[in-house]
Amino acid sequence: MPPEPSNGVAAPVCQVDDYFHNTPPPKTLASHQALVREFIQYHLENSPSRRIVLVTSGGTNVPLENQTVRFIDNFSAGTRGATSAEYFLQQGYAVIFLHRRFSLLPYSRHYSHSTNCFLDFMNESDDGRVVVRTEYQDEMRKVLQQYHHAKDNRLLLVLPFTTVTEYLFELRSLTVMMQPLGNRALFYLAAAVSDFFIPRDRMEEHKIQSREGHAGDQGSGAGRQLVINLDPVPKVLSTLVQSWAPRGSMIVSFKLETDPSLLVSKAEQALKRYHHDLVIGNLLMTRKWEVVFVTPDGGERWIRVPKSRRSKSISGVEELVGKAERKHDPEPVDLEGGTMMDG
Ligand code: 9Z3
Repeated sequence: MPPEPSNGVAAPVCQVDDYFHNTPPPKTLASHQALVREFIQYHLENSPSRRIVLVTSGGTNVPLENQTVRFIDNFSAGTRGATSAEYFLQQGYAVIFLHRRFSLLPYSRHYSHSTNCFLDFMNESDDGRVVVRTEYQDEMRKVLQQYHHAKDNRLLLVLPFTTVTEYLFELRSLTVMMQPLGNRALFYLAAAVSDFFIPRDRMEEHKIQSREGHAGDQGSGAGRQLVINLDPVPKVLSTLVQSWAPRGSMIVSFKLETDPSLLVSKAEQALKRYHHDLVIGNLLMTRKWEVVFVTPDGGERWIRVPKSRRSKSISGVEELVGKAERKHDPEPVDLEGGTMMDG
């Protein structure tokens, strides 16, 4: 994510405005907006009490050239987002899944990026039909039923992004479009967003050439080094909370660290800075089996997958849904025993 200002305040709104003013919108934006408008309208008309969550998932990338050959990428397979989306669907939410193109998707994730090739799940029967192997039947039937339920009830809208620019434009637009949902909107920002980018006016049009010597090249190759000058990506979370998102909606961001001693304090800092509802903290090395929920009232709650289930990844969404319901409903929901982890 973008670097934070050293004085501890959020990026001024004008930086965010300038960014959107000076950056051309992605070509896909209008068609995605039409899909989202239709999706939200459908649920407002057909199931007015349904909650809708925007899940962001996967890493953004930063192109080095306008006609992009090279780019700087951000870590994230999309496991957290895709798994969490399945749990939100299971809890009755409709899901707008804004994800990095070709990263993991809800339901298909069980097969697409598996260590098995997807063809390994299949066999040819005696009469020549392609069938799912016996040992995968039960699991695949379950996943297929859930997938069909989501599809048949128009509960899942899948939208891809690639670059950080696409992500930010989509995020702003979708968030604003969710305003009519009021407190039935939830934002679950699990995407790993680039810290730095090259502004459009400094971007090379064509592939950067490696053989063009630079002044000072003494034949050592030093003159062929590529020095990249990146600007900070404006932090949009504050603007999202203050102006884009509907009042009463729940906003959850993720904090990724590698140094365990920083995780909770950075999460607390983010809550103080952006005034949203929850930061889910995770460490790169342990993200598959433990997360910490940090809340504005000083709460710090660790959720861990028991050792016996650690081959599986976690979402923690059931815990979160409990929190969302406590926020929206007058009656507090008893969470004890309700913690759910997944793979
Ligand atoms: C996360 O921390 C996600 O949980 C992961 C998920 C990216 C670690 P995978 O997709 O990984 O399961 O492989 N996302 C947020 C990352 C981020 O950019 N957070 C910002 C920060 O750390 C705060 S919004 O500064």
